[in-house]
Amino acid sequence: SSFLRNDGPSVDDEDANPSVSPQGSVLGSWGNKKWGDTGSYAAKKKHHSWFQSSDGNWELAKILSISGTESLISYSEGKVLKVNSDCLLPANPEILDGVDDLMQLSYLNEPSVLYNLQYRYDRDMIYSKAGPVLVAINPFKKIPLYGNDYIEAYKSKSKDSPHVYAIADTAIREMIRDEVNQSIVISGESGAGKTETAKIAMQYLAALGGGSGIEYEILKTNPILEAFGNAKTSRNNNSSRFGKLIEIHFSETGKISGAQIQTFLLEKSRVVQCTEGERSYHSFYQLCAGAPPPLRALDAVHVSKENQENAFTMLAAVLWLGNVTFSIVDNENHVEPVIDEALLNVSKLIGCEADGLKLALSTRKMKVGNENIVQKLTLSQAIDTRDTLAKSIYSCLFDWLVEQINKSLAAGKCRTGRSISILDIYGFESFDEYIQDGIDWAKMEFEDNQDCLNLFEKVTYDTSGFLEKNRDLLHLDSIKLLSSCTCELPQAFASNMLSSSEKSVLGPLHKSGGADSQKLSVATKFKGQLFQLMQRLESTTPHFIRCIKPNNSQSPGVYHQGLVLQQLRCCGVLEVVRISRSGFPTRLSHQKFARRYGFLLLEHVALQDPLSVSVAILHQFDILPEMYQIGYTKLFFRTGQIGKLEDARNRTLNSILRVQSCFRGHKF
Ligand code: AD9
Ligand code: MG
Repeated sequence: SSFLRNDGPSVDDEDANPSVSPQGSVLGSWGNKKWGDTGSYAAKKKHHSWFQSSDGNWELAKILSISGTESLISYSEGKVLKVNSDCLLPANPEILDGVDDLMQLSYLNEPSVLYNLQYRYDRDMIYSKAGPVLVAINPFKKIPLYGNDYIEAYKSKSKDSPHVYAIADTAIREMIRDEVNQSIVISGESGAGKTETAKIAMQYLAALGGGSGIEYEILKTNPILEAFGNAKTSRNNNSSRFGKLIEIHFSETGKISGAQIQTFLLEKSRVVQCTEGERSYHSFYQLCAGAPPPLRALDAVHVSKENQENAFTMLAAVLWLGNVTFSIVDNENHVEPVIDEALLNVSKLIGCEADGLKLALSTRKMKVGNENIVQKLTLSQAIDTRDTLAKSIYSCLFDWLVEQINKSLAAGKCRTGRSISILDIYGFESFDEYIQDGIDWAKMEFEDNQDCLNLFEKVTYDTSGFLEKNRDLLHLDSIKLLSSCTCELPQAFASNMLSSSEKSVLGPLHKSGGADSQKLSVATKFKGQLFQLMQRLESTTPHFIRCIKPNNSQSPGVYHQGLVLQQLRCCGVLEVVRISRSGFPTRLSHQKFARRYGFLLLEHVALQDPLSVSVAILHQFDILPEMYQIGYTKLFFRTGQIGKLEDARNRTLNSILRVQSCFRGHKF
């Protein structure tokens, strides 16, 4: 590590008082200042500072002397160097090493934050708070922080160090206390630990809200969904290739009464191809190895033996489809599938005639004018048709499984309407991977989504990846083939696809529209899902967990500063700390503020922009200027200020209600 505390400062060093913050007002420069900036740091002799070495890493140094703009520093076992004083950033006193909330740091610059997180990470304290956000650094090894003893300790509050359990505990308590639904939003790069974190949160909720037995069913959905929706990638050996929202329902007494799972666009392309060194979905390998426990776990969610058989049959059909080959049949390079074991097995497994399958894989019916014509397919078209069929069967199977799980988790359970949702969506795949066709469109989509996602605090997802990979749709010929099958599942899949194609305004399947309309229909589906998700989460009290991947090799004990820094910067965690620490913990957008309190205004400003409405409200209620800060998009308040406004709002609403009920009682 390059973080060498060769000679740490002592508490009596100048400026080492942990309660003094050197930054001054951060809010004045809100929006254009990186969190690494510290304003005017005046380097002084004996100061302990950070300086960036030539490899880009930050190192701890002691200032030996200062002349003009230059400082002479000593670092790393007595090395001495002359640097520009402007390049130095203040380091925190040693007593602050490893504080469990970054808010407690005197100096909140990048190296100090990186150092603090690494200090904890090196000691297996993988959880830290960044104000309201829990930061979780993936240990890539088993650490003894979980299980019943820990759950008990967090439940009884005998432990309060940062932990997923603490977040889950707060969620459950606030749900009961405030009678408001809660959500736990888990974000981070691929391999950062989102899915593991979601499971740890579920474990805690199950332990606290358990009793009826349904909690075990909920926990057992994890291995099933992972078998069908996770795969080995270069970033993560158990990468989720779908997004998941699990909503856990509670009774009035705080006991789990059921759950619902919503999944987001499974990466279908993995069914037919994956990059070297990666794998397809675990389920295929498990099937080949003879369906070990995760698949037989299907019993746990009450999928009948017959349906389990059906599901495995579909898996096998997809595998055999991959073995179907084609041969050229005329001098125009048209092809037909070779009638071999693969083709015959597929037709047997899905329950259709071999001839029907052969036709669906080698021709396409089209309407030209009033005439129906049959177009023969070339090799690449036929392969595309085969692959699309395989992908569609698999993704339908996945959706069907989720439906079965949801039936089982909802069956006969009463709902009081209280819930805790846990969101685990993979994302943050780099754009350059997708510099293929569709990238402009994907970027455009991304920007659209960004707006939408920005509504929901500083958590954003790079969605271009799964849009690009999921844009293909099945041709009507293949759907008709599936609907003619004697097996139950292909029929169900076909009718699902047909009904969703009818619902889709932009990309009806039977129009065999160009690539654009197909892309749009996936984008529309995705946007719709995202919108619903946002709506669902907006009415909840959110709790944020930000997972960090400390290295790209999935190795324990390796902490790459640059990689961690990039992740911290991209999610704006430190902005949150700064705002919280500067003493303005309550944040409201001008829109929200104006909507909530605007009607209390005595002077009519309804047609004005939200910012002006906000300012008018602040003035009318004589909120002291030191009690708030006005940002471009949001208002920031000191604790207690919103309470005053809420009181005024409630008083006004109550008097309106009284007046209304007077009128109602009066017979005109
Ligand atoms: V992806 O976007 O689905 O590709 P995730 O979900 O962010 O990704 P995941 O939870 O699957 O990552 O974590 C990756 C691996 O890190 C796991 O398989 C574990 O081996 C490891 N991991 C993550 N969190 C923990 C933990 N709290 N303790 C031990 C962990 N190992
Ligand atoms: Mg995952």
